[in-house]
Amino acid sequence: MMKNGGIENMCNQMESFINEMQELLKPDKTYIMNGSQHEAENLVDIGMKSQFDDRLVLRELNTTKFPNSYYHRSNSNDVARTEHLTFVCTQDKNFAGCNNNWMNPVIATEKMINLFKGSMKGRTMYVIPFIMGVPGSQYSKTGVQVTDSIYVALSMRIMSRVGNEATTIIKNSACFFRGIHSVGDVNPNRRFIMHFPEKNLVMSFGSGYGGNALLGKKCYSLRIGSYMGLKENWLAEHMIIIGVQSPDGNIVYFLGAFPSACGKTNLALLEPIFKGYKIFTLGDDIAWLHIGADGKLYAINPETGFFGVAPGTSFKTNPIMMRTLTNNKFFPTLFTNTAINNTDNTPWWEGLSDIIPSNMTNWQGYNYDLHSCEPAAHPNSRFTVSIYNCPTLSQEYYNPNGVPISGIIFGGRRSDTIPLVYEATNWSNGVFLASILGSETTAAASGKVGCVRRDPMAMLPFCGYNMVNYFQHWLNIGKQLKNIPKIFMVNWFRKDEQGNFMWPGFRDNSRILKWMLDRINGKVDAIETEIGLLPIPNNIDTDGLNLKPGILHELLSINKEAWLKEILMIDEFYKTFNNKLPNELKLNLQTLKRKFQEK
Ligand code: OXD
Ligand code: MN
Repeated sequence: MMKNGGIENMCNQMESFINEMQELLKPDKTYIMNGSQHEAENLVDIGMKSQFDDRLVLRELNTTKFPNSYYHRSNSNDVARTEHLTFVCTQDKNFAGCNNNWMNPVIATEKMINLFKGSMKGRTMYVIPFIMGVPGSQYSKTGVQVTDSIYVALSMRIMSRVGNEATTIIKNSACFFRGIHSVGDVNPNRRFIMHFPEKNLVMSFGSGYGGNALLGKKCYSLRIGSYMGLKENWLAEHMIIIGVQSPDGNIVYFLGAFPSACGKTNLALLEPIFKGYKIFTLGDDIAWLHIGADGKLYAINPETGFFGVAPGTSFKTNPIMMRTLTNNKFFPTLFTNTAINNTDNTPWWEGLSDIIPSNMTNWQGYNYDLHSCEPAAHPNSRFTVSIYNCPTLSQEYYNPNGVPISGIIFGGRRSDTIPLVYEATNWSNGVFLASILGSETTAAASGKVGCVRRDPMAMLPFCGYNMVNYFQHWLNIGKQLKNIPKIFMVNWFRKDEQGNFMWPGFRDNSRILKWMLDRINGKVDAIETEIGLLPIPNNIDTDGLNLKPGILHELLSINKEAWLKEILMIDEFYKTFNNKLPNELKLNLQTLKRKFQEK
């Protein structure tokens, strides 16, 4: 039986997709989401009454401290993206590149159809029509995802524009993204996230985790998005978007790309340290970039929410996010795999407070032993919260044309070698620097801690095609721009010989943004060095900052030995592309080598 949450005359293509899915998945019921407030209340209600995998899907949290907020605990085998089970299934294997797992699309389809057959028996199929981007914008895109998870359906409502408005657009359009998702039995041996860029289709089975299951996010907006960008001359990027306002009222827009555990979300919601400056938030994860009619680079955030890592978030580290999380009115906020403080029924995670509450349930549902070495919240526990709650949300977030970008920031976590900040000499040099972006692994990710992992443009897990062609695409976009944004590299994480961070980070990072503004506005010069343009130390505003003498010079220094080692590592990394890299990048590397040899 099909229950329609709204629109009566649905488009034929959407209707036939739903019919096809009913045929394949055999749900007991079908519900087409309309996006209404009543629908959200209803879904929350059902979630609080239903069990999946022996757990309640949702539990209400303290209504005063965290209004309209719900707790979800996942299967302990399903707590993060599973890159080894994520595939790009293009006709040509080379097209997907060595940065992606590849499977023949015919074999992949057959495999997935077998998993999906009848997987929604006894369940409801939620049909989620969604828009990524502002409705009516030339840059927005539509899709339809089916899922058997209420948690996923509710999360999609937070992260994208779900409902009748999307259905109406889809009704009048020839093509839309199709996403097929079922949590199945959450068995990691039967878990696959298959992308079919040529068909504008993703099939995801066996996981309810955000990056695997909210198909509008990483799957569509980045992997399929980057493919569409290649075909249609734009870029889908793993980037924050912020506007930095100076005391004269002028706002300059920046993009920022950082691999995980580098403070990306903190930068997106930063409170500057200086009076008169303000940062406006437009996005914390994904940016779609287009060349405007004026030759400038414009950015939109296709999403409507934050799917943020909870541990480390606090009133000290990210007060704006804490206000976002406690300021909820319209959209339900979800907390996943945090611990629960039983004294007041609030979510808790490592770093939220200095004092660890004494009566807690850990993320797996057991009493938390205060003497345990294990964290109470999962290191990748998350909140899913509407961007409309964010007190620093920019008015320009709603601009269908996006915002013009003046600066692009790339950053990684590096205890040595990489200076606090430097600037690329031009677009091609910036693409080179972004292509060699590296970050040290932290305990939050599996594998060895402290090794430098290269993550070009922070897009390695998300580029839906061969990275070699992606670099060329970046270079080509630059050639079409009339107004080229400046490209900056940052490293907030340099350590001294005792292993202490040399830069305070957090709000003090606004000092570096201020220097970038000055560079963009042509107010200050920079020093030409082997690696790019470095600040004249006096041009970094350190007023009120208690840095020990010499530290800023150290943070901005270039150590020849360390860079020679770095160059060897870059050489090794570049070899993994089998000599297919664009010449421009190879030339940049040669120039870097030559400059150090001449030194
Ligand atoms: C994310 C990620 O969840 O980058 O945003 O993994
Ligand atoms: Mn991300």
